[in-house]
Amino acid sequence: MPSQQIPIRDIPYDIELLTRGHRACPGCGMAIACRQALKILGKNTVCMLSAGCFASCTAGPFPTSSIGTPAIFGSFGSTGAALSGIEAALRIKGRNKDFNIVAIAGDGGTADIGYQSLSAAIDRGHNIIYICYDNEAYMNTGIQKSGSTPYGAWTTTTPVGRLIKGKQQPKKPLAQLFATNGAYYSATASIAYVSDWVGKVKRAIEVTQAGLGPAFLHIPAECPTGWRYPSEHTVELARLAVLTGWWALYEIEHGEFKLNFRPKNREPVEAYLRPQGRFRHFTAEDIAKIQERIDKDWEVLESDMI
Ligand SMILES: Cc1ncc(C[n+]2csc(CCOP(=O)(O)OP(=O)(O)O)c2C)c(N)n1
Ligand code: SF4
Ligand SMILES: [Mg+2]
Repeated sequence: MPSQQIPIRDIPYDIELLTRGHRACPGCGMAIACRQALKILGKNTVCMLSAGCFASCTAGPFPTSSIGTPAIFGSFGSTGAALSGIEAALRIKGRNKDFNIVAIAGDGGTADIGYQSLSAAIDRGHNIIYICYDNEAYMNTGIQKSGSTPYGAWTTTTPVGRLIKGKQQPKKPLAQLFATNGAYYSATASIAYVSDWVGKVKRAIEVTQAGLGPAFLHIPAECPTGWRYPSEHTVELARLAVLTGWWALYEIEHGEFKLNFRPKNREPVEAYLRPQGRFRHFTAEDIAKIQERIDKDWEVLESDMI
């Protein structure tokens, strides 16, 4: 597994920074991911929020905000720029080591509209932590496709019809993109592998507090509403994404790639796809093609080619 895991018994029980309830849908993977991350980030965190479900349903809505840290709700496309401004201001005041400077943003805000400003912030080498919770569409505004929606998925802007069946482009590999962009630490994670996830949050804190540069964390946010599955299956689906090889857990630190988890006898990807209504139109042939792609990707992941 990962460079550093935090055993579940060591995750602070008494630190709850998503408090007072929130308005995310039942079974929302984003709420689980953010709650776990905030336990490690702690109270001395400044959060930059990007428009989306986290900002609108949990942390944002004044006066019922559920977040227990200072939080700034900026414009959708400027999260990276605003985050680097916060870091620069705290640095000038000599207080940057007192806080974790963190963005929590959706995939639309990261892969599309905020891409440029985040890319520039990473390029400048700010000591910032950027968490992308990835529900694979613009969920808060009604399930429109993003650059992070996977190939073939139904969304309201990639409908399933006679000519086109769901999204026709592949998903952007964000953790790889931002690692090559210059993030000192870039990692993928899953809510089903909590020790790995919070260990990566801790590493991101260490890297930024040591002044080594930006940290980018990419975690799927299972979304019963947009992915069309019963809310009680969220964690099971998160686990299946990893066990089928659909989602790989890895980290890239200072250019060095490390695969954190190698599923033994990978389960067929059908086990992950079939429970989700957004993939309901997939034929056996479609699934076979996706399986073939996953098998090829894993040949590379398990070789010493990277
Ligand atoms: C400039 C701008 N365009 C559009 C919107 C409307 N808007 C608010 S949230 C959102 C969807 C965000 O998608 P994502 O970043 O994936 O987060 P999610 O809602 O999925 O959590 C959109 C389009 C906005 N707030 N600002
Ligand atoms: S739409 Fe999806 S991501 Fe948004 S709050 Fe509901 S379950 Fe969570
Ligand atoms: Mg989204």
